[in-house]
Amino acid sequence: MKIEKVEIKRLHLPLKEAFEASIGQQTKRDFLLVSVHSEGAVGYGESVAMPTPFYNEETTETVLYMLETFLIPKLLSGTIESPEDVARLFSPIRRNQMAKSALESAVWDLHAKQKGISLARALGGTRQEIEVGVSVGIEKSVDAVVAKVEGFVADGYKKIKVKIKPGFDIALIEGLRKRFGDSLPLMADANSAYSLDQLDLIKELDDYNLIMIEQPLAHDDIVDHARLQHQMKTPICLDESIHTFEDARRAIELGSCKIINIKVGRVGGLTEAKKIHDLCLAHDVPVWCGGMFESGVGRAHNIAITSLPNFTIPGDTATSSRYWERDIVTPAVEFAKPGILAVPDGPGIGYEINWDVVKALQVMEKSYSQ
Ligand code: OSB
Ligand code: MG
Repeated sequence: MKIEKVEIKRLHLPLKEAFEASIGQQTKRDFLLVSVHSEGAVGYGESVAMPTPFYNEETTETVLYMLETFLIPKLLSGTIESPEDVARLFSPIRRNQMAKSALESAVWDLHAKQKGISLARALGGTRQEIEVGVSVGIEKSVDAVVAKVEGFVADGYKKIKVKIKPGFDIALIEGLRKRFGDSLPLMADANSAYSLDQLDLIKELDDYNLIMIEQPLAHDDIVDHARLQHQMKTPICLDESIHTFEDARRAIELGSCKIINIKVGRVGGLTEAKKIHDLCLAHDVPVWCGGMFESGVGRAHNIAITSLPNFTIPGDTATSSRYWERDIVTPAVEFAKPGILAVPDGPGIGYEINWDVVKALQVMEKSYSQ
């Protein structure tokens, strides 16, 4: 496979409403749509980095810089036999996982299209349908979150994840349990807002039958998380701390978590995501697919990876309409049944790009060839 041309379009996609977490508030996506071309076929990927370095160190601008300066030249000048070779080609470049993933996941789509199979099948996926949950931001009051959750439960979402932060935690979970009972599949995501100094407070969360607590401690920690997990019956799930297969191996070995959130962008692409999936399967650690407010392109990659067997917990890949007035793919990502997305069986990601929408959102466009 020889990549002849790469195109980047920078898009501004407004969220229907602001989303708040302990790491700050988002009102729009500012992201890159990447196309890779070979022998008449085109594969698509997206950069999931935020405009600001508050989730991880990457930003839309650093991704653009890394793509232009290092990653695209490497891809255009190298020869690859399969998408797995892209990760190998990029391996001398340290970190910058989201930049790598934008390009690597596009090559996976291209590869599947050239073979005439779905991306899910190319990855070894086995499911035709996936169950999905939804991530719910911090609001002005507990009642406001309860009202939001009310709607998502009615929509049929299979898991409710609420964002928590110090001062907006126990009362929130208590309020949700009071309103929806103990059987609501509920979890909390702290985005690293706590430290072991707040151990007693975190331990209080153990009384609410949560499916898991996601990334309570530092974004770069696996040692304190292990100490915490050993004192909690609620599973700890790692998000921010896991960037590679090796990170996952060490976290499992230390007992830092019982569940891992796999985000394709955070781990540098689909090849690494699949490797982490396989490792977790071998260690009886269930995984689920996290989200980064993806457009339909990233959503399609998430759906494809979620079709692998160890994605046994509903992920954050909600429908397009959760965040977007109009998505950049057609058809939009919609439920096949309440809380269930069909895994597309058409070639590649299985969605077409809606170029009218892309044109309306586009603020920059560049093309690179040898
Ligand atoms: O921590 O999972 C997270 C969004 C941006 C950055 C980090 C996270 C999130 C979400 C929303 O929780 C996930 C989504 O709905 O796409
Ligand atoms: Mg998270």
